[in-house]
Amino acid sequence: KDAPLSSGSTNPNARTIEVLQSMCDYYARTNDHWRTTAYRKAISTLRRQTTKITTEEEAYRLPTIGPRLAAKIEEIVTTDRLQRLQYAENDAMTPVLETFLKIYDVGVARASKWIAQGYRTLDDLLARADLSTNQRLGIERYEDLNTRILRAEVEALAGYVRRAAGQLDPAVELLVGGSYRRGADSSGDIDFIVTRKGTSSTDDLVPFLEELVSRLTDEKFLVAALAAHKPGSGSGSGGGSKWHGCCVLPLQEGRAALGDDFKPRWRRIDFLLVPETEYGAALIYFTGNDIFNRSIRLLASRKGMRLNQRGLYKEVMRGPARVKVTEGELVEGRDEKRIFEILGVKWREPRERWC
Ligand code: DCP
Ligand code: MG
Ligand code: MN
Repeated sequence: KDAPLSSGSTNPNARTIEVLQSMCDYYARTNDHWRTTAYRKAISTLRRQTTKITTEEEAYRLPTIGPRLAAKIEEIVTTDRLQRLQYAENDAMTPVLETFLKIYDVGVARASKWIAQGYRTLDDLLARADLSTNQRLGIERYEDLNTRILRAEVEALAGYVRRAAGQLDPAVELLVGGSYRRGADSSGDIDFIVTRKGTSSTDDLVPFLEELVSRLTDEKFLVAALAAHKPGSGSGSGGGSKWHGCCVLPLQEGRAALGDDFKPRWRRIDFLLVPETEYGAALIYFTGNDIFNRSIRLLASRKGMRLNQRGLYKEVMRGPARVKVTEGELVEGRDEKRIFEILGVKWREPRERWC
């Protein structure tokens, strides 16, 4: 039978050719001329076949197809894919994944999904992807939000907030926790721990936070509010005990603190309301780092206690499947050092808590 020079889906080797072509394109992109040529020859040989080539032996019998390519042809036919191509595609996507992962509020699952949907750049996402408000802001302010905040700027931002707070309620105390409290040269965001003597519930501080946020927003110091998505932990449903958003240090303050090169940038800012009775536990939590927190919590549970951001508890009753039955009795909440003492751990300065 005299078969035409078939191509596309009518060719019995169409799928094999398609996969080999992707591999060939990859080698062309990486300037591997030798392999690019070998793949081109093999592809043109396969195009001329009138039957499906299914085994390594059959493939190797054909002209221009060497042992390695023959093995790959069998791999494609039996698995419908080529491992080497998957690795190459993963490599090619690594920079895209890294770019997407630096968008505020984007994790591996979300970033991978976008890649699978064909998005390759931030502009692709802005133009065509279905974005949450937070994600859109994270992309629009991508550069600012990925620029580290120097200690001097953290201090200037804190000074600005403290001045406003002091005018609303001089009894309120604001402390910058997170990486700043651990002594970092630069931070990813600013974490304010807000408290006032005599408070025993975050509710006591909510009106203050609302006033502060509204004032700083009017002054255009706060430029965006971010939605908290874990129910119960954020503004709104969390009773307003936290606030996440963005701020900008005004040009004048910035120049005074950082010199004439200062460029105003959007910065991530968090406010965390903490009653005095929970202050010590909250300090531990919001000082971190996250690994340190995990290890000190594990240590507490090994001693039959439980540490969270509200306090250190003992005698946690657990039912079947280790489900908590009671909160346990509060042992200590207000004093950071006491919590270390009761746990029997040597006091660690915040700057020694990098893990
Ligand atoms: N934290 C935690 N576990 C998390 C997130 C946060 O224990 N999954 C605690 C420890 C952190 C603190 O909250 O130190 C503040 O969180 P940040 O995300 O602001 O982290 P850092 O301030 O430590 O670092 P960065 O400079 O990136 O803001
Ligand atoms: Mg932080
Ligand atoms: Mn933070």
